[in-house]
Amino acid sequence: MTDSKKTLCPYCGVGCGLEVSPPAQPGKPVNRDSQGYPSWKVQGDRNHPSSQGMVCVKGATIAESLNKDRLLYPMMRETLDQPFRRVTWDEALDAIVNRIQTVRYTQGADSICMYGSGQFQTEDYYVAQKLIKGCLGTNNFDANSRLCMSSAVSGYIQSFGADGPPCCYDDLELTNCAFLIGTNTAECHPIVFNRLRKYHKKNSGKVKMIVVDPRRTTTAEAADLHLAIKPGTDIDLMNGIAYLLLRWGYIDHQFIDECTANFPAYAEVISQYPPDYVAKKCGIELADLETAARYWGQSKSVLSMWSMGINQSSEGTAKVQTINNLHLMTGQIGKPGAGPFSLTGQPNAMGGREAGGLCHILPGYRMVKNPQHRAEIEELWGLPTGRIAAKPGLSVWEMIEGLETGKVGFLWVAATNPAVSMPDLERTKKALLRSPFTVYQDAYYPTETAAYAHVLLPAAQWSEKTGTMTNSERRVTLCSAFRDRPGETKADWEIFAEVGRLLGFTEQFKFTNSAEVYAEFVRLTKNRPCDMTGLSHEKLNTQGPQQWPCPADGNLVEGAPARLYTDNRFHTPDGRARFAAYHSRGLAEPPDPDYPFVLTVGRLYGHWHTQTRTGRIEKITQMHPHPFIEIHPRDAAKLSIQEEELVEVRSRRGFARFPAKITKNISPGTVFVPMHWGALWAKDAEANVLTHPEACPVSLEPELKACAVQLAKVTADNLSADTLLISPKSSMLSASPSV
Ligand SMILES: Nc1nc2c(c(=O)[nH]1)N[C@H]1C(S)=C(S)[C@@H](COP(=O)(O)OP(=O)(O)OC[C@H]3O[C@@H](n4cnc5c(=O)[nH]c(N)nc54)[C@H](O)[C@@H]3O)O[C@H]1N2
Ligand SMILES: Nc1nc2c(c(=O)[nH]1)N[C@H]1C(S)=C(S)[C@@H](COP(=O)(O)OP(=O)(O)OC[C@H]3O[C@@H](n4cnc5c(=O)[nH]c(N)nc54)[C@H](O)[C@@H]3O)O[C@H]1N2
Ligand code: SF4
Ligand SMILES: [Mo]
Repeated sequence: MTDSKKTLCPYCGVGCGLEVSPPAQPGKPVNRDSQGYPSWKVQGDRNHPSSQGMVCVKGATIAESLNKDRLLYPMMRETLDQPFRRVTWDEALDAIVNRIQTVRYTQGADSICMYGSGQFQTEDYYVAQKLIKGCLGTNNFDANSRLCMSSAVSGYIQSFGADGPPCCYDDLELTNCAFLIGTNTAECHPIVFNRLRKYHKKNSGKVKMIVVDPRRTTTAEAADLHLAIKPGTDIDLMNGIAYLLLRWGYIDHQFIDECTANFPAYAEVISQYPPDYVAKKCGIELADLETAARYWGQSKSVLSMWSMGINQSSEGTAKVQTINNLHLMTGQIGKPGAGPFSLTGQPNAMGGREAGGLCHILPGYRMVKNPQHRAEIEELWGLPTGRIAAKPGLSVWEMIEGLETGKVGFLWVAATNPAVSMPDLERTKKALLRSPFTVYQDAYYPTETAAYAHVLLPAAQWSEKTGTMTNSERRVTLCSAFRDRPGETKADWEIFAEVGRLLGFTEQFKFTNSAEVYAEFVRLTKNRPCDMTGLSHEKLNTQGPQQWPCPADGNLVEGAPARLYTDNRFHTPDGRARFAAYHSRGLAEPPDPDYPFVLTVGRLYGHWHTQTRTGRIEKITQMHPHPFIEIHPRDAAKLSIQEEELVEVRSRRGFARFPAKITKNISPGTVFVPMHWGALWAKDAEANVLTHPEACPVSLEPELKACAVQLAKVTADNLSADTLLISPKSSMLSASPSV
């Protein structure tokens, strides 16, 4: 086979189209990666409407990570202090099924939990929902989107009556003002940023770009206006902008009157945010606040984009609704170049939302709490009435608490690495150690979480399984398998279906391929906001990526509206969008004399999360060789810290050490650490040992973006940046994970 294949980049939610070609081409030497494995060539797919041929370094190098350090066979052990032994799939699945049955009948179905991931394909998500929520009758399925997009989900639902980003990427080149808040788009959504930056440059002066971020990121550097607010003051800032818009008369009265509800309560709240108060609270210049409000008010269209600087907050839902408020008061939604646009983190967090992949939702943008929604799904799944539990399941942090109390008897973790990415990591790890039975299903070995597993299941990953993913602009792309599966790996959905059949649900899991899974899933979206009944693997294969809504009777290629709410009707009972009146509450753990700095944790351009793939790509490890902490020169001077010297960072929960990177790009009083180095990659440099689990009461998303810390220079002279680094291969690969 020498033909190239079209697929989607499996890293971030931008969802760039890729074209991959086989390692062997006639008349050419076989293309090989740095370890000598034959390697597929990757380039951007020029015909993919979202990315138009562009890719960033992660997409471009993905093929190099596909063979290295894979988990190839099921493995098992009785207790966590034993080494793993290789077992057959039959043995592993028998152990899992026996354990599920025991827990079901002794502790009840609500003691069974699954923690999944926005890196599942939609088919994986869907089959998992059917197994856990449908057949087993517990809503204890949560995903790492709880740490990521759940505030956006609840913010959209509260404001507009349904989830779903209303905009599309073409809006990047149609807007008069881009308002980027809590997003380092240049590093984390690079191709979205490339499109925006190109257009912004070309229309210099005419098109404005505002960036709101406590750090002067690469994104902020490209902006006309950078508002380096104090962490956690976003609501103050936006209420302050709203105050000025109202005072200066830049509001859309007709839209407010005809299409919204609750404006008076909101107007009352924003009247308490005069500019001098807001500028002081946010730590910015009054003139800059006024400029931001002027850009908002005078632009024909405004496109807001946000990501984790907004969502990962103890008031995440309120922050998202506060963004939505600005759009509602100015009528900036449902038209070209305008709207609130959450930039999705993971490649298929959107598909997860569609398939009901969080503990409070069901497939087809349905809610667990809605009796009619439950009944519809029960009927479609051929299950008795009342099988789907009426109350939402455990969120992932509640699962951790459930392990602590002994409530959780069975934990199944797939496609996420919680022993790095969860908040309050020492507590998380202690809870994982108490788990009576943990199944961990991943593509790589070792990862940090493998050390906490009783059973390891080898997953086939992107390139080895066929399924769909939806990107931030609601565009669905089929990712076809193009490589052989290594070892005994299986697709996630196949594993879930097999367990379902072994549990006796043979009718429910008759699927023989992922196209059948998808066909069943799209039937459940009929007449829902995310209607995809017009889609199938075959159509996506022949007609290319498609946006939803895409009903069966719609015209596939031109019919899908690029934007939601173009008719100004929302998914609420009266069709009106809701203003939300929120005062700012600030950080859950503000700095104090004992812990005087705010620590914020985020991402770097080249690395992906816990490095299971990017840590194995030379080009990327050279780009980001080791962890670090960004400190303002003034703070560094106060603590006598020099560049590259080790800094010990303590919070109320733990400590870590990082070499100092002294830079004016961070505000005084704030420090920044990247999230990418877990225990397998560096010693004592785990950011999440420091963070806390206080979460937004509505979205249950933890405030991973801010906690209070103290800093001290490490005086021992035998410690340097290099002594921090570990090679996971040398430390773990031959040995079994130990605890
Ligand atoms: N290179 C790379 N790209 C990725 C990923 C990756 O691992 N690596 N992961 C993907 C995923 S899953 C996600 S969720 C996205 C995340 O994408 P982003 O959210 O853009 O990335 P982060 O670096 O987590 O955080 C963004 C910014 O929030 C700022 N911030 C912190 N506190 C506040 C605050 O109180 N207010 C405001 N306004 N800003 C604040 C930080 O300084 C930081 O620059 O990236 C996706 N893309
Ligand atoms: N302090 C702090 N903490 C954070 C964040 C932050 O900004 N600050 N961000 C949070 C956010 S937004 C996110 S999304 C999380 C991310 O955190 P994680 O989800 O823990 O990070 P990943 O490294 O992406 O883990 C994905 C795992 O899935 C495996 N995998 C890949 N493909 C497949 C597949 O097809 N099947 C299976 N079974 N496995 C597969 C990979 O090998 C990897 O081990 O971290 C969260 N934690
Ligand atoms: S921008 Fe995101 S989707 Fe596009 S190539 Fe980079 S990581 Fe992949
Ligand atoms: Mo994320």
